[in-house]
Amino acid sequence: MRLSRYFLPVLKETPSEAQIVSHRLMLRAGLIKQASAGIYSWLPFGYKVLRRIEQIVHEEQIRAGHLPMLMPTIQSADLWRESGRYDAYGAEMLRITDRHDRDMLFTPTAEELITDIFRAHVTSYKDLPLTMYQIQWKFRDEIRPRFGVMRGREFYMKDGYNFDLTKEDALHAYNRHLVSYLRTYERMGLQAIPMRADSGPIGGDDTHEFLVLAETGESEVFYDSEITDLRFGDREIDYDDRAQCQGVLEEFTSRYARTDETHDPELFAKIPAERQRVARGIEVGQIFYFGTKYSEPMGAMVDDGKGNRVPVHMGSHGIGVSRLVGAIIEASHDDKGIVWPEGVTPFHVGIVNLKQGDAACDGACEGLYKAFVAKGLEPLYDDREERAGAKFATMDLIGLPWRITVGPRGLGAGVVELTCRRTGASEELSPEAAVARVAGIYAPHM
Ligand code: P5A
Repeated sequence: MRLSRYFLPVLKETPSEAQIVSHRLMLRAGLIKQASAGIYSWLPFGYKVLRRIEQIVHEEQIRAGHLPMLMPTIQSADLWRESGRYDAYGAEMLRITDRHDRDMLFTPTAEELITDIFRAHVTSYKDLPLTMYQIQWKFRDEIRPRFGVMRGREFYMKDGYNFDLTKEDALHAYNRHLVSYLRTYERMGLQAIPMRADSGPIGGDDTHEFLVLAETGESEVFYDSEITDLRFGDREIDYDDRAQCQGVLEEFTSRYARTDETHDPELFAKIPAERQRVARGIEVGQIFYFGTKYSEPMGAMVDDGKGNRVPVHMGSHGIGVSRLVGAIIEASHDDKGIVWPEGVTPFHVGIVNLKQGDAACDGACEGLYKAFVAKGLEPLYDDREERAGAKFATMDLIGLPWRITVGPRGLGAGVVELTCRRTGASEELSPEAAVARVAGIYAPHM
């Protein structure tokens, strides 16, 4: 992409309405624009990040054996009356009446609708286990939408639902989700810690929230500092292997880590004092096992193979896809702007031409551009007639992990400059070597 043809409405002023750094940077770097309270348009640059995050979520869900599907955003109230949640959900649910005076709503989550699909088509244990998921817009009429996309009213969520014959099978689905979430967040350059939480309006007793530690997080958290040393890494996992998934659950949840809703001061006090941590976190996901809470009232029953019709055991599992954009920035920025992790960056590399209109510089930039595209990478070429300082400031603000600077002096010596956004370290190398270096860095992410 050439910056001269892109839509990147960068703001010079710091927007006064934004209280936290990720919100400020998302506005300043032209990722989003508020449409109304808690509702945002995703401009091309922000939309690209959203898509990258969505893609990682899809890949990891499919790897775990879960089936992608898509349900509508507008649902009939009748289904929610069957589960009892139409009244229970309260003011957070956006209620709509259609021209025939039918009660409709904008989905805040989709346990009822997926259970309705299940009961219409599945009658036997032979069709289990089954896990389906979607990535779809949700609406919750939050009393205090704030911090930009972090607590929106309209937001993008991955929501998955498992159907199993027994509690034991459903707990395996729970563990599978826990493992796949650990992989998902690490690919985005995040450490998200599973913490024992409260299930709220979704229901059930077994639930973990995934929290990214950040001072601006909305949740107060209490944990054993040893937990921050854990990494899932690139270990191979067989998602059908119950013992293996259970082992990961025990490894990542055996130490004390709780949100304030479930915090137990007595248990916490048993951790050696130097390891006790009280901090804040951003909730980027939550997994639930709630048994037959929906299947029983809604009649989602299967033949268990022994002549009985039994309600299926279910759980649901969410990832805050749009919130993650803010969470990643909260976890990865400096005073100049965003620093995208390689796994989610909207463009892989920035090309800065220090002397636009100079035949040698223009030619070298075009050559680099084509070489990156040929390697399957997306460069963003700053080809504007701007001062070098302005170009660098824009690149730093928008946070591409790698920048190549092309100027007449370097080209005279046959080199360009490759700069790492995170460390600020630069090195001079030939254009070919620079392309090979950057391609090598991204190879594990392709
Ligand atoms: C699990 C999937 C559920 O709704 N039902 C289907 C379950 N869980 S949840 O914890 O309530 O939401 C899942 C994730 O969505 C994000 N989230 C939000 N993101 C932005 N703005 C909001 N107002 C908002 N509310 C929830 C969180 O990341 C949460 O973990």
